Amino acid sequence: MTTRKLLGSATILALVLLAACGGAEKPAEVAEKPAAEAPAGPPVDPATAATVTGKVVYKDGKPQPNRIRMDADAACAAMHGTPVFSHEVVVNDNGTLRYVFVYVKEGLDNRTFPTPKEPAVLDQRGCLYTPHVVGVQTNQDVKILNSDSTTHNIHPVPTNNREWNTSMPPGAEPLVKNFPREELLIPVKCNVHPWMKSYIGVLKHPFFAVTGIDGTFTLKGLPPGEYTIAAWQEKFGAVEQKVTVGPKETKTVDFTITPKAAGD
Ligand SMILES: [Cu+2]
Repeated sequence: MTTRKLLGSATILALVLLAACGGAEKPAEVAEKPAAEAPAGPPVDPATAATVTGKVVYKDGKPQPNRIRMDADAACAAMHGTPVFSHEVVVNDNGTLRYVFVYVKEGLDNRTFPTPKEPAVLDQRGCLYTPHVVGVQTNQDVKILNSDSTTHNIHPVPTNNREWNTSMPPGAEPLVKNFPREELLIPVKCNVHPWMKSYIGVLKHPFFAVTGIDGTFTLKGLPPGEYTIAAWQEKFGAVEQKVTVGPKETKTVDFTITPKAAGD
């Protein structure tokens, strides 16, 4: 054995002994330290905060919605007295799109924002996910419920966070999860019911919204500045616009989603 190898073995032995004697207390140098980052930006001043609002218009009429057949699970089918339609493309009566995730994509630089204490809620109800699209901040809890009298198996399929899936029988305790890294957006499926689909958007900041029955969104509390706003739709992809807001200003940014332009 060479001297170097001997030294190596001695070092390993010493480390093993150290680890064995260390007990619960971590040596100071191993304490978890945040990675070196640029200093955090200034907090948002509510007195100068600005707003970006608008709507997402669909440019191609009102497509026939796809009907969901729940026959594979009689319990699901029995929960609905009327036909159920897919939430993939929902055009509102005013020609806007529902379930579009609108968010600040660029412009906040190195500002940091506290993690909300309140969880976001994702319910399994009527063998559908409610809401269909939900936004959270990194590390914010997502409370997952099963309100149904049948078993669901919730299964997010992230690319930048850890994948998991959990079976939730009727009456199951709420499941509380979070996603530590930004990701736009995480598809969620149910391993039991192939038609069940939802999306979770995970951002480091609170400036996001999901369009509802009027197709509008509002991003409040923005520090004055120049931003790229993105509007993401699960089938048509994302469109972006730049906007500059001054102190206390409200600017309107309307998006138009055209299936052809979006590659449909
Ligand atoms: Cu299910």
